[in-house]
Amino acid sequence: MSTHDVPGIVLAVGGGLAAVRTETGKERIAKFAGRLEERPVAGDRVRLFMEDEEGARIDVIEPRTTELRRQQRMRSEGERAMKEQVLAANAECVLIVASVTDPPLRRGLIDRILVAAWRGGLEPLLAITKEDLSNRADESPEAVLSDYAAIGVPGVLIDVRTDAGADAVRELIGGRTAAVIGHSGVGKSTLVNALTGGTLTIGAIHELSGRGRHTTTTATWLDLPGGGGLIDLPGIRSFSLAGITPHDLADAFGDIADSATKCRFSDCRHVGEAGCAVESTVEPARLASYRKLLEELERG
Ligand SMILES: Nc1nc2c(ncn2[C@@H]2O[C@H](COP(=O)(O)OP(=O)(O)OP(=O)(O)O)[C@@H](O)[C@H]2O)c(=O)[nH]1
Ligand SMILES: [Mg+2]
Ligand SMILES: [Zn+2]
Repeated sequence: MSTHDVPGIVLAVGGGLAAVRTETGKERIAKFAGRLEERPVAGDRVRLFMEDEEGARIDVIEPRTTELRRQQRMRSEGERAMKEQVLAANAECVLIVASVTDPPLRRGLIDRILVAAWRGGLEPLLAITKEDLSNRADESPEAVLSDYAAIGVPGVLIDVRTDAGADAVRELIGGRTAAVIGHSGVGKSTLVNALTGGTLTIGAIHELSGRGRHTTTTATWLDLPGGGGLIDLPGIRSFSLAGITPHDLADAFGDIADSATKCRFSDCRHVGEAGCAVESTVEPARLASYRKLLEELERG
């Protein structure tokens, strides 16, 4: 076997190393070649140089089909410098997980993740978990689902610990690859375990991911039986819109960007300006969602 250019997929990254699975199904811990321009992330397709029986080095990161990105404030730079952090590569959809309660459902977090999904070219899906706790919900989870369905985001309400719950989500994903994101404690890993048959914590990935502990600390790729995969992400507390311009926001709503080319003014923000084409053509629920986010952006 040639030891150059061995294709693989990144399962997890941590401490300057990556767990990579090669085409032949072997898991390796790999270093990063100095010339790599960016850090590999879970889901990346890479090419390895095999150093010996144990060691490997990532020489090439293949161009990504999608990136789920998040703005990150740079602590070191002092100023208000922002950096984009890539959370997951090559996923086709984002499964946004929110719980009915414990922790409480926050629409603001869902909305911000939606923007990131649309910007990155990923289809957002919504799973509301802990259906069994619905009697303690602040607002009806069915109402939340129908509001998001109105802006084109399909979703399900589930008790993650039941087979029916796992089946509903499996159908939503439909054999694709999904990045699983949401607040800590909403049930992402429980859901991922249910969907993957709990085939975790083996080999190289274990050393890096800390799976098995309660809280997920590293983005981790897992195969979905029957095709596709899941990228289980650590819980997020906040998801900043910082660095996103009103233009980026309109771009994220593809239908708004399309109609915007027909607005009378090229700098139209679609909030009631004369000759706005978006106002008259875009689905009212989506327009309302865009305007709410725009307001938030401009408030800073
Ligand atoms: N009642 C109820 N509890 C659930 C449900 N789904 C998950 N849980 C519980 O919620 C807790 C947190 O679940 P995890 O799967 O670890 O949550 P997570 O989203 O992966 O959390 P982080 O890794 O910290 O981001 C666990 O105690 C689960 O048993 C559900 O549908 N109903
Ligand atoms: Mg987890
Ligand atoms: Zn307009």
